[in-house]
Amino acid sequence: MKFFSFWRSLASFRVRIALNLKNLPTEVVFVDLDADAHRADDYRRVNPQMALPSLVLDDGTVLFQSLAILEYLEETHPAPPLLPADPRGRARVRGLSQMVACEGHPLLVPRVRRYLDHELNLRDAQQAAWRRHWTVETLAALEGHLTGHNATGRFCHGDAPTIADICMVGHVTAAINQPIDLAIYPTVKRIHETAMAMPEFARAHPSMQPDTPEAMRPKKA
Ligand SMILES: N[C@@H](CCC(=O)N[C@@H](CS)C(=O)NCC(=O)O)C(=O)O
Repeated sequence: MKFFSFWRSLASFRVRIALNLKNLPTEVVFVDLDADAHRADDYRRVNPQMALPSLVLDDGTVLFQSLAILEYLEETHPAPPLLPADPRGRARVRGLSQMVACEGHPLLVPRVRRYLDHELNLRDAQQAAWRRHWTVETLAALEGHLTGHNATGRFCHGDAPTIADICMVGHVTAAINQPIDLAIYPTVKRIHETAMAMPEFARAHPSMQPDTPEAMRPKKA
């Protein structure tokens, strides 16, 4: 499989985690969002939406949209499971995932930021306020659903990672980068720390990719 990815892309981060958990090797093609490589013909031919990630199967089938890719990986490589066995649990995990992937994250992506900047002429402080507002809304929604719920365990749903954790860690990464203090979201913070302690999550982090700029890598002691 060929995986089109960018180090900073949170949607790519999701798929990287699932590929690691399911131990699926891919050839990675780096598409530099900062250089607008996703808008060039080469990538537009792969994914006319001009968004990352895309996963191209060995027969040439192109998969796009991270949640659809995660569901495909789950259906074709069920171990370890990233969705609970029961329909109610699956609905809860999908709901938590969609809060991030369908509501919080889309408001933070480069094409939206570009529109705020170029078309609405919002300056840095206003753009930062926009990002903060939508990031905090999603953090609060996640915390509200997770805290005190009897299905919440070490992870968002039970004691093993699911697609909900995969989505949540990306959102928390965006929050940490702004920076937003996680102290008032204790359940989100605890689960994020638990998940990021797993090598499959840690290796997928934006700061650890081959295309991560040196300045964005963890500082050596
Ligand atoms: N809902 C999509 C989001 C895709 C998306 O917007 N990806 C970002 C990077 S995280 C991107 O490529 N953005 C390009 C742009 O906004 O111009 C998914 O989950 O795959």
